[in-house]
Amino acid sequence: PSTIYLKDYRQPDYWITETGLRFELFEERAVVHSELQMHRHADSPADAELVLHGVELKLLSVKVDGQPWPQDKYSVDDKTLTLRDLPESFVLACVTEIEPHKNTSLEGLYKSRSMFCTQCEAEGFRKITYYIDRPDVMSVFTTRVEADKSQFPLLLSNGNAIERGELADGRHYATWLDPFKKPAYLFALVAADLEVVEDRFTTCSGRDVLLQIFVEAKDLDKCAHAMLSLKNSMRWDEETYGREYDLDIFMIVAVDDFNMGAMENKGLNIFNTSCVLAAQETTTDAAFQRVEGVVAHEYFHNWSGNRVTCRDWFQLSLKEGFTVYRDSEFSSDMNSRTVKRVEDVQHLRSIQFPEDAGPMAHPIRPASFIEISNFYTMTIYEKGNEVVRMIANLLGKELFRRGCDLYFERFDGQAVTTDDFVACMAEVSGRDFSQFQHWYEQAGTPRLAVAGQYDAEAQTYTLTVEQSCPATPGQAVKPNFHIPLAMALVGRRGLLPLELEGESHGVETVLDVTEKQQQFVFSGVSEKPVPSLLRDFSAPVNLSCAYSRDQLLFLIANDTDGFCRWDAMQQLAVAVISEQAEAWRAGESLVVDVRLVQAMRQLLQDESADRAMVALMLALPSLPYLVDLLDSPDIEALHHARATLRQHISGELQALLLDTYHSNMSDVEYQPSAEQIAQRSLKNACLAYLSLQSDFSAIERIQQQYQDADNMTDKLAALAAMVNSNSLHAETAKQAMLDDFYHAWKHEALVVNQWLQVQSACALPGGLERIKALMAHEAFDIKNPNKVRSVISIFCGQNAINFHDASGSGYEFLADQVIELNALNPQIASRMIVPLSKWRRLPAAQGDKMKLALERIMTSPNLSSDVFEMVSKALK
Ligand code: DPP
Ligand code: ZN
Repeated sequence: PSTIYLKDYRQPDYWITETGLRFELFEERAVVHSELQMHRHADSPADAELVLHGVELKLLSVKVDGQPWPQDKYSVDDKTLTLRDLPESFVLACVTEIEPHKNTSLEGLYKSRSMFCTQCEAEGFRKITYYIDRPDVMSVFTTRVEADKSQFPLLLSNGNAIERGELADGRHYATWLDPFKKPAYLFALVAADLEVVEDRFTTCSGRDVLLQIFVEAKDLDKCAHAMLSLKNSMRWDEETYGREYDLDIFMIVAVDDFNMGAMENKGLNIFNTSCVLAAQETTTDAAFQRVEGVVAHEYFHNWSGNRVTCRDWFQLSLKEGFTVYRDSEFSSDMNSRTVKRVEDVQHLRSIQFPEDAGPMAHPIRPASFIEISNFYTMTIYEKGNEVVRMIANLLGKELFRRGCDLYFERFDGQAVTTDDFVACMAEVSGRDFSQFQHWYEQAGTPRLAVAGQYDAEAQTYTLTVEQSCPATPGQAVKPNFHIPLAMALVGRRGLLPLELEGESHGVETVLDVTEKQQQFVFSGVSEKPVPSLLRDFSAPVNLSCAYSRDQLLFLIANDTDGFCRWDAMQQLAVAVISEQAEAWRAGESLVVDVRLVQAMRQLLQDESADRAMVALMLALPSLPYLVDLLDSPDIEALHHARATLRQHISGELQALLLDTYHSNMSDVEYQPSAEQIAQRSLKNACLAYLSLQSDFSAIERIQQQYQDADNMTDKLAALAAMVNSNSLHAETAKQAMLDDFYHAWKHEALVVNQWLQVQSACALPGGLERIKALMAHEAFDIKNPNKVRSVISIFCGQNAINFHDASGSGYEFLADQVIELNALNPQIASRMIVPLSKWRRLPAAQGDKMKLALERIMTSPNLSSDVFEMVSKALK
């Protein structure tokens, strides 16, 4: 496989201005007729060859302007069709044949169960027909779909339906015209037999839009939340960004077999069922919120992605980072802003930070890649979001909006770059973004080391800030970043006034950290404060400050910033777990620092606290997070330390946890509202702690909740508590509950996935045997990505104690799965390699075995470019 470089970008020799497609869909093949209106680039030589992409296609005919193109003027290989001696403008017509029913990669046109659907981003269109499959080639599409009418009553594509009719042999057709120019990656087609839920939306200019969600008949009652989320998103984008929807129809189709969460195809979004269906009985609160977020995300792409798209795939974060920023702001407006922020940071730190510290580290605008599918990463999405967030905060609400307006207006209908985006922000604000640009070009999580010094006599407080960034592949030394450091000084009676160089900054400010080392001297500081740093997580950096445990307690109790309070609790927990782990290794028993329990007690007693925040703060850092955080981690010691600490907390706070559990029971009608979600999350956090008690009443409590629950959040929390219980009383009850759950829900794939996830994550001994049994169960299907993620990815990514079993059996297992999936679905196979890629960070006893597993994958036959790139980087 070859590497593609950003520096090699140049415009194509030919443009496509109009694309006409006709699909003849049959049980075991599809015939695709294309008519492409093409023009040679004004700067290209007259003898420029036309190179079209095409993969796994059978070429039946090639014509230019209606005439068969002579055999000596074109050539075909397994990736391209090259034509020579072409006129300046012409119509290229190709007929190709493909086999959607055999397409297990779920890229291009494939069958998910009985329906035909497509996934073209990033480079899937080339598996449909020959095309210049790159995002800067934008064209108007007219698509005619033909299929059997009784099996496929529904025929959809992008844009508006302009014609429908009957054909011979019980077949029919529909023709769709999308008037907006788009790259091929936004193309979509669906042929299916589905039911529809409809609604309408009136845009800000008074246009009427038909909204449709297509699902299986049994799922008609699970669309209301997605529909409401869609309408909320449409309104929000008008109000927040002045962006109006532009077609007369907006469609969402739910499919079972899907590599991603969802796809923003123009006018015809295709969704993984897991990101669109939601109902009280079947869906957890977290999944409700995910549906809301993903519906919004895909809808927002209509402007940030579709109307203004990416020039090349190195610019992926242009649309993804920006759109994640937009959807996270939307979710913050719909729910609790602080909770959303903490959840996002938790996610970023536990997945993106390790990515940025490992062999796959890449800038949000990478300089090279082998397989673009490997770059749909946490870095492109979530770090990309953080970078846009920093820009938005630097500019402030009004200027950022002006920058966005300029960006959308100037580049409407064009394919552009992250530089174009930043240039708009610089233009409206007059700010210099040249140093800030390093965020786009440099990988790695910057480190900020901060130290504070109080001078009582002079009444000054000096913050010394030093930045650095670890080396990442291909980037040994890096210029300094521009890091916005939001901070405050917390005193006994609240935040202290900030005065810097004679200028007042209120009680909160943002320090521009731009040099290797900087000092900020605050004057008029009347008492020794505790600094509150990186407020609201103002930059995606690793900040270290040598807080004493008492200072952390002080911040937990007194800081006004939700993120900082949560973070102080995390730091305290990490410190306590680390010292417990050290003691466990040394065979000593160490008394748990009472301050951690004390902090939790205070939280539980605080009537005014946001319940969701209390729940988040009660949760100890996860084992995978600790493993990624610490150097050469002793996983077993950390696991024991963490488990013992949870047991200890459960015992110490039992009465209070029980009280809180009972006082957060509710008999009001279920709503996935922020308030109710907060209440349930706190109640279930208490349940989890209480379930660590091995008395019979703990089991009874779980069973009671399981029986009484009228919603999936509570039911699943009970199931998880039971599955994770190591009480003797749970032995028989556990299997009974698992069986009951399965039999109640075996016809609901998404609920069964949750049943699989709970078991795959269970940290009790014997994890791999349980996984193998689950994979032999009728509920498992290796061709369905949701099942693979629910079992294999959860086990290898979240069940650290079992995955890292000393025998190395977890690594062998994962290598086997990657090799099997490589042949079926390279994108999914490639994603699964991440846990093994961390081999260098683990002690040799484990690291060496992980490396062997990677080497075995590397030498297995027919490696896809996806898997090859990941494994070769991991081994480098
Ligand atoms: N469907 C994916 C997303 O929306 C890729 N564009 O992020
Ligand atoms: Zn996206």
